[in-house]
Amino acid sequence: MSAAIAFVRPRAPLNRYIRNVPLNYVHLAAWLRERGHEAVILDGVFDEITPAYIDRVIRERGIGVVGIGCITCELPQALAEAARLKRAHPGLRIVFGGAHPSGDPEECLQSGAVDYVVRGEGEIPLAQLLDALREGREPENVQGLWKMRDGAVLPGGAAEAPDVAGLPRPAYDLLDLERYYRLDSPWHFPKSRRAVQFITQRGCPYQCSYCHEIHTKRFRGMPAETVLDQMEWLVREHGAREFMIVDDIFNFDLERAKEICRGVCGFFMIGFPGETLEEVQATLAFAVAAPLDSIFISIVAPFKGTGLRADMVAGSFGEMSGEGLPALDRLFPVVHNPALPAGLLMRLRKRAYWRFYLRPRALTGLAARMTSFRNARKLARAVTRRVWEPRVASVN
Ligand code: B12
Repeated sequence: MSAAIAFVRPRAPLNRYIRNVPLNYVHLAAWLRERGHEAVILDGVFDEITPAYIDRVIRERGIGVVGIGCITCELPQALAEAARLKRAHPGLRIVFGGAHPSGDPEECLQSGAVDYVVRGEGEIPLAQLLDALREGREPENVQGLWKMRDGAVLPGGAAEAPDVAGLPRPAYDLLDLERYYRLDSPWHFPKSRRAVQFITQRGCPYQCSYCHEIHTKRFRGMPAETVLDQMEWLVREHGAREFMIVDDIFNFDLERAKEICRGVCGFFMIGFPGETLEEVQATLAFAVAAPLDSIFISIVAPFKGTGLRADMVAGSFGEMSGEGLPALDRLFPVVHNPALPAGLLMRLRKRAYWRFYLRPRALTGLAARMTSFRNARKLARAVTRRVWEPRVASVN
């Protein structure tokens, strides 16, 4: 049978208040995709995701499995949708997961509409379930997978938790993030319209009596560089401007949390073709005034494989030609813009660095990071490089 999976978020009254990126589905879909399984996400927060639409996708995409995650207040709608799907698509397998099913797998299975329940983190058991179905066999002894056998619940224990350092980038690309940016959720108060939910760790060792155990009682934080890489990707590829971190306990590993905070966001670029001096000055004024501990100002460079380079080679920006391009290996500014000769850009950048690093906030930030001689030397070198960068040849 087909093991292509559709994740469905049924429309629940809750969705009037909480209209967020379905993090559970983007995490699961990324994991499955890496293992050769096709996944789609059908999110009931959008009006067009009606039962008829879901039915059409199931038929047209040859979906064999529907996955539904829910918290307790979404359970009635989740079960009703599962029952409807079972009636409409005989042979379709339904698997439940998430906070409520993890807390009470029996209840979901006994409803008669659910074939499997994953208790805990879904990545490993769900992939094993889909592997088995794709090979035309029933899954056996999958840790964390509960199912019915001969009218009785066959328990599966708790899922094996994946190594968070090895989690792929969540499949935000399966969603139309532009539409999520436009959703107005009364629960969220981001500063930017382009804010996105994001998670940097799983599990929490504390024993708060009201809390769940879905993600084990072990703190598992993604390495800071992985978090920063994912954030940068979301900013670059998906236009995110703000992250709503919904971790259980972001700051459990304080060093990791600080490393993430230090690594965020102060990257600026100047020197685009067509950019005016006033625009460059506005960018630099913003960089200098922003409440950041560290900034990095790049001068635009047309690297191979970029649209910018293709446009330049095609002559879209006037006389710039191939000759300047080899200079890229030496990190020289090469974008030709008569209004912004390279020398001027370098001077403006140097001045902005001076202004930035002489602010009391930046100085205290730097001092706080000099926790060892090695660190102090590294930081001093980095700042010196920025404010006293060597003169470089200009190609325009
Ligand atoms: C962020 C968050 C919120 C945010 C945003 C909501 C959202 N859905 O993103 C806000 C702050 C708005 C919120 C609100 C509420 N929340 Co809340 N929230 C969370 C939190 C911290 C993270 C959810 C998340 O995105 N996790 C990241 C993803 C990757 O993990 P996941 O969803 O668990 O998915 C994994 C597994 O569960 C499983 N899985 C999930 N779905 C599926 C589906 C299938 C098919 C499979 C196989 C597996 C699977 O695999 C996934 C990957 O490993 C969780 C706690 C937590 N750490 O999970 C509580 C949590 C979900 N919230 C909870 C609650 C109770 C609420 C509120 C009801 C609180 C309240 N009293 O008002 C409200 C709901 C409001 C309302 N009107 O009803 C409870 C749910 C418990 C329950 N049984 O219902 C949780 C578990 C916290 C707790 N106390 O234990 N919440």
